[in-house]
Amino acid sequence: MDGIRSLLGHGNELARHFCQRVRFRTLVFVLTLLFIPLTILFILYLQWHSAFEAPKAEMAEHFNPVMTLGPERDLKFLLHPQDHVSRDPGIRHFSWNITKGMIAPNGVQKDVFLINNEFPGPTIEARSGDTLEIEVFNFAEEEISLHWHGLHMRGANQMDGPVGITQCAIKQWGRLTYQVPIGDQAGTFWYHAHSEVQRGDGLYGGLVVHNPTASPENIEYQYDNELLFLVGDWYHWPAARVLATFMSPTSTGVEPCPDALLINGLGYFDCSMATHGAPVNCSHVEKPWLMLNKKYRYRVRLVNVGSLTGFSFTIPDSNFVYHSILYPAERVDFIVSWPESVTGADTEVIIELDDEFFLRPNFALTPTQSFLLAAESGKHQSTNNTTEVHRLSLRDVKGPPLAEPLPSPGKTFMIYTAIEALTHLNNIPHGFINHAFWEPQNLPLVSLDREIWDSHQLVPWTGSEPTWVELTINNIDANGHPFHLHRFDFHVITSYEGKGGWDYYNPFTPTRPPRGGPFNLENPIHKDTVYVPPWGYVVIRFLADNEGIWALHCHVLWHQGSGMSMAFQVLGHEQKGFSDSIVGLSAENLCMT
Ligand SMILES: *[C@@H]1O[C@H](CO)[C@@H](O)[C@H](O)[C@H]1NC(C)=O
Ligand SMILES: *[C@@H]1O[C@H](CO)[C@@H](O)[C@H](O)[C@H]1NC(C)=O
Ligand SMILES: *[C@@H]1O[C@H](CO)[C@@H](O)[C@H](O)[C@H]1NC(C)=O
Ligand SMILES: *[C@@H]1O[C@H](CO)[C@@H](O)[C@H](O)[C@H]1NC(C)=O
Ligand SMILES: [Cu+2]
Repeated sequence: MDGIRSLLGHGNELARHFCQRVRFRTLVFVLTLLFIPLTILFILYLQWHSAFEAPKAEMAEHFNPVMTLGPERDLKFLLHPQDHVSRDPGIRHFSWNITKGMIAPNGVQKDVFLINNEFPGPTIEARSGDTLEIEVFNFAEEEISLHWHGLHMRGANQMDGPVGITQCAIKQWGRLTYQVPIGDQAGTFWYHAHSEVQRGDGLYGGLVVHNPTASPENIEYQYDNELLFLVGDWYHWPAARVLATFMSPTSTGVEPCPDALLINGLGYFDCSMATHGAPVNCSHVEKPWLMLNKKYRYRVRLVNVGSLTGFSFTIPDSNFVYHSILYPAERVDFIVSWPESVTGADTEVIIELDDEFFLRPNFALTPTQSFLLAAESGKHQSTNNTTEVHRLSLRDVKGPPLAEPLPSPGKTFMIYTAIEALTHLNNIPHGFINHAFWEPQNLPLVSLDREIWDSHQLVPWTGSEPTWVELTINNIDANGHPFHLHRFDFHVITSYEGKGGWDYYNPFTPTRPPRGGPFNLENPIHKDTVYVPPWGYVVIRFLADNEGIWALHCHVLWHQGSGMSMAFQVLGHEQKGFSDSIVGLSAENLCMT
């Protein structure tokens, strides 16, 4: 096929605002055929239902007197499964006014997207079987769109969100009602902008689908309450400016380092840490905190809503140790409880940003931060005692055993991905998948015949019949890429971190067995976002049965924004795509309004 090119890039010192990292990046770009499907991630989830939630008034009564901080610095997002698990499924209507406003989530002012004046946006809670009907009014001075991360959107490809693939952006003063069928799904999801890099300016929120099963999850897993944590890195600069810094020749492909981290839209920043190179309007705010009754057991739903970095999440005196890094867009649910001996003592929540992307940190950033978790003196007894400490590493997690081993794929695809700064692109770094870096065309692909798709559109077709697809994602870079496949939960049948050489896997040359060992076809984890390790690969399988054009992209915002994105066309017509279908026509309509 195509030749092999080698590029060398030496990391430079960047403006001091950024991580200064000397990265010796050897980019070997192998062009190969490639194709298709899917990916992404995500992980476990449970479901729930809560029987022992303390009424709010009672919680207030037990406020510890130490907590003189205003309630606005409370980072507790308590969920309400009891409002959903025993009601009938139906249409859940929301009306959202989207604006931008200058707020200071960590004391530093930033122009942030607000949904009905809130940041993060309102948490959507629903149950399996519901349909969400979300009427979006765009009062911001930018065009926007929203994506419902992790939902299957069966029969609703045109509501999936990615501008340039399934829709035109919603114009200023424009309006769009997203109809989002939840189907039989349940779990921890989120929603976020899928236009430009607006996710980095706060256009996101939580989306939790409670599971109304006959055997309630709160009994099966013995928890009393549910908490949502939307955690992520945070940049003080507008996301478009951060992307422009990344996509300049002087970055040599080194990602700008975040300035801070937020939990549920709140953070803490020491104003004296701000650097001259990156002045900010900063005022002191109290550290956010939360208070819990430590006699309860909590189901924690944790989402990485950040732009670049993975993190770990620890509550040191609890029975649970989350022992892994959660990458952007990944979610994990787990149970937190405490041994009887510590239920009266205050503790902390510790977030540690992974240093994969910053060998030399941004001087303004405190990568490990802890937040007070105060013990509420409640009178409720825990439903049980737990003394064992559970450790979880996402890389080792297996799924439930499958009834039968995964079927062999009907279609096999392989891609290579890398950030590259090529001379013919003026040394501006781009996120490549095979030969292509993605850019949107004027109109979304679903509304266009394939013959007028341009060369930035890498969109293999899985065929006219449902079939099992196997996709190998080879990562040429020295850092990982968390890939998300829209619409599908895929089985991760292998994951391998390379040693820095030619450790890739090519399914088309079966004489070389995969270096990462045999595939797990018995109990692979099932998710919608998967971390593709440095110099390594993952292989995923999914059943391509839901028609539409479904994006596959790195969830690092700067990689996605610089082109590390493609899609799969599932079903539809080989030449016309979906241009003649309801999906295509409805996308076309939106573009004309
Ligand atoms: C959205 O804005 C419109 C027009 O300003 C207003 O009438 C409506 O009450 C707002 N809705 C919400 C939920 O704030
Ligand atoms: C700080 O606020 C002032 C007044 O609103 C504004 O003119 C200036 O641009 C802001 N500076 C930064 C770095 O945001
Ligand atoms: C919990 O542990 C305490 C102390 O170890 C014990 O006395 C109590 O019976 C236990 N309760 C339950 C429900 O197991
Ligand atoms: C506590 O856990 C044990 C072991 O899992 C179980 O046998 C017992 O029924 C539980 N007790 C309560 C009160 O739920
Ligand atoms: Cu990436």
